[in-house]
Amino acid sequence: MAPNHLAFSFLFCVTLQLIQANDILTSPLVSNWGIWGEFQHCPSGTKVIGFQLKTEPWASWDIVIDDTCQNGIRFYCGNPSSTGPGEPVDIISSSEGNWGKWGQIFWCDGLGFARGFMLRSEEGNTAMVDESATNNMRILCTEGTQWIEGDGEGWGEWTTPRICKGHQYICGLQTQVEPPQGFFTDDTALNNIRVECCDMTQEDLLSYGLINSTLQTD
Ligand SMILES: [Ca+2]
Ligand SMILES: [Ca+2]
Repeated sequence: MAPNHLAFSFLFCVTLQLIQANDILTSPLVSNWGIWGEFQHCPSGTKVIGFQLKTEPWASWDIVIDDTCQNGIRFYCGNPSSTGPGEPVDIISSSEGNWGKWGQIFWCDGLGFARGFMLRSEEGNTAMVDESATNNMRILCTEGTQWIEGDGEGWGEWTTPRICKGHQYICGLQTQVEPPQGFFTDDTALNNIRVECCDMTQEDLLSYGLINSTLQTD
């Protein structure tokens, strides 16, 4: 291949990747401990229609009274369409902490799907001996009850929402989880998340009434 053809091919591929790159939204870093897990993605075209939290309840007694509250998140991927919400087709979760148990599954209403989120988080630099970082989560759905709140804990404050653009939906998840710190050191488990925002297809935009179809008349 001639050098100029090679350069052109390279530029073409870079341009294509830039066009196809999805947006990534990161939760406000009010605490920032731990390691980012693997980014997991819903199957192509499917949207997040529900979520579930793994939580260590505050009231639980562990030997050193070291609570971690939120430990993990599952996103349920599905394909709501004019025929109904449909069944979830996959569950994505990235990495999770060692403590707690999975709670209730919360679903978007009707044909809704998730397009934003908000975490409830405890500051990372308080004088507290027992910190817990992320405590709870809300997702913003496109229909019905818009902010749907999980069954996490109540420490810390709700942080600034992170919302995909109007023509996008949540399609991926990455979690930052602090590994176990041992008996004498404070644990916090889940600290932050990143979500991926995918672009809707033309067909999606039409079916959700976000653009109008152009009627052909003679
Ligand atoms: Ca703790
Ligand atoms: Ca500990």
